[in-house]
Amino acid sequence: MSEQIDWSKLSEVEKLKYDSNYLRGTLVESLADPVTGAIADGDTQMSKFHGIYQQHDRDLEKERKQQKLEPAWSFLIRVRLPGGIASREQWLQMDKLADTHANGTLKLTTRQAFQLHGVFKNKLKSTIQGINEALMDTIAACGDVNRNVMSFANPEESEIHDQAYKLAGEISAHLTPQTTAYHEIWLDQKLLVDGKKDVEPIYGDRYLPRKFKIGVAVPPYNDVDVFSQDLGFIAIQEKGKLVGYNVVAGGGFGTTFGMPETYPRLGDVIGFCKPEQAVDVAEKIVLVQKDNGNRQNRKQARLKYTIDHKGLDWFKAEVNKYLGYELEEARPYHFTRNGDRFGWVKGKNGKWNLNLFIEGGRVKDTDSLKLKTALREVAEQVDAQFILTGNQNLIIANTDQKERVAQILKKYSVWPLNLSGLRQNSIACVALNTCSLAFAEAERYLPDMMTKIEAILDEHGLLQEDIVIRMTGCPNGCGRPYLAEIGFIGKSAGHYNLYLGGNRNGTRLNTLYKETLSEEGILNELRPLIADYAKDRTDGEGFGDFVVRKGYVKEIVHGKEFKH
Ligand code: SRM
Ligand code: SF4
Repeated sequence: MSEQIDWSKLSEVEKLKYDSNYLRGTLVESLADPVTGAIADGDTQMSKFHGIYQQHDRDLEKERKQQKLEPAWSFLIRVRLPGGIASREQWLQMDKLADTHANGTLKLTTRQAFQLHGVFKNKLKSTIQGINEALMDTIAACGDVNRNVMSFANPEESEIHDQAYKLAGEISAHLTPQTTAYHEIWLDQKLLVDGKKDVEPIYGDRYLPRKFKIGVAVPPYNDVDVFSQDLGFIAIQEKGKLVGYNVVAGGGFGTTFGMPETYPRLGDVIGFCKPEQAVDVAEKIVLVQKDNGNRQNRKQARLKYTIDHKGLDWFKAEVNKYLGYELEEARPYHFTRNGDRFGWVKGKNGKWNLNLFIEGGRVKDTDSLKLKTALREVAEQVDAQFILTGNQNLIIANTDQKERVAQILKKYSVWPLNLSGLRQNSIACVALNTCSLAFAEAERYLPDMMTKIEAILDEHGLLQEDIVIRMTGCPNGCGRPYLAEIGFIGKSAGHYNLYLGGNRNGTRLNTLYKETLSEEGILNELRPLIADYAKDRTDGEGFGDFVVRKGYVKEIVHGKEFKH
């Protein structure tokens, strides 16, 4: 069957996908192998399409090697949750699985999804079953397919929130792989009978060249960082009603040190579509990428490179051709911020919503803070939804029981918190100890780093100033650091590149300011900049705008100019 394809020209993963019998690979055999806590190499690629990554505890790496033991293997499970809304029952199920099947914590991701870490191979199947029992799944949470579709998280604007959320769900459902492998392997459901074969009407037998990401933004909020998505929809309202979406294509952030041909890129606004066309637009853009994306080199395979290699005009024409109609001219829109707005707000539907800060998106109990217990108690006692935001935070949403929520959270000192504007606008990717690609700490270190920066801000009366700060342990960009006003990217243990000049609404890439800094180096660099900002900023000017205006860094117009 594979005779016509010259596999030697394609990346290894292409052949693996093709040979996998629609994502089955040898996962069943791998799971049954009692000799190792790992799965077979090829299956580590296939498992991603099922929402599962093989990892090992990097804190134990050296010790295990010395003891001649295999790495301490375990798995990350990512739960797809389009638009980030979980019911209280779903929250409680995730809370329970974290304790019984994983490392006791829940991670709320930068794409509004749940992650469980530290799941051992022998518990994978029962964990996935537990997730499905609560009417969630993990298929396509990772892999070369469309990932979790993000949507505007703010339920205050109830009507438009519902519409954006609905669109995220529809796109997600439309682009979910159709293979029955997931049901067969994890849920023991044999859906193919009478010699029938799987078909993937959209993806075909090699799926996409690379991951694909979609987000729906509702101005003035850009909490999904719409320009970082392969495909974004910007809701356009006229006279208070949704009239359609501007379409944004070609965002993406993964880069590799030492490879200037890899760069972060902001999406281009390519036109406007009506609400009823949006799912079709998503499908056709996915198809253009499927048919034209680079399958030789995975480091050039995202839609952003397809667009840059072939040209934006070519891309727009191709999209219109696939659609069979032309996208309309883009409409005006305006973003004011990409962060969350904390505290209580009453929705237009009369219900209450509390946006809570969750440091690093990690829900856990520590000796000093019982966050996980507090949220469990809310879910047990209060009729509410749990909305995960794209900034790794949580909204206890759509509830009539405002007082009860407040009582429980106060009892555990989880809320209200007196947080600096810097901390409220922070994101840290997972990095160590689970991420196999991390060069440096992020989630475990940013809180302490911020305490030191806060001391400087305090000296200058800037503690309440909103400043978007983001840290990642490597340049893959999982915390979208390339949009931060202050961005850190891990270079090696304890050392970071410092990027400055993003803005508060997620519409400008930042620029490399200084390389490979230690903590002391970072603080020494930031101290005079913060002092100057306090003295010389104009009314309402953000830190990122200030450093660009004052020439500390030069604004980057296209990602191709980006330097590591
Ligand atoms: Fe990511 C790979 C975590 C959002 C770009 N990402 C990884 C892996 C799976 C490492 C791996 O491949 O072995 C990380 C698992 C760490 C762990 O232990 O949990 C990981 N990414 C995350 C999360 C959990 C970070 C977080 O702290 O929230 C986010 C999960 C989102 C989700 O629910 O789906 C996460 N990753 C992102 C984002 C931000 C976004 O999508 O809005 C990006 C940048 C946007 C983009 O995709 O361009 C991102 N992750 C990457 C890349 C670089 C892709 C590229 O084009 O080069 C990789 C590496 C890869 O794919 O080869 C990666
Ligand atoms: Fe891991 Fe790098 Fe992503 Fe952080 S940015 S989670 S270190 S891949």
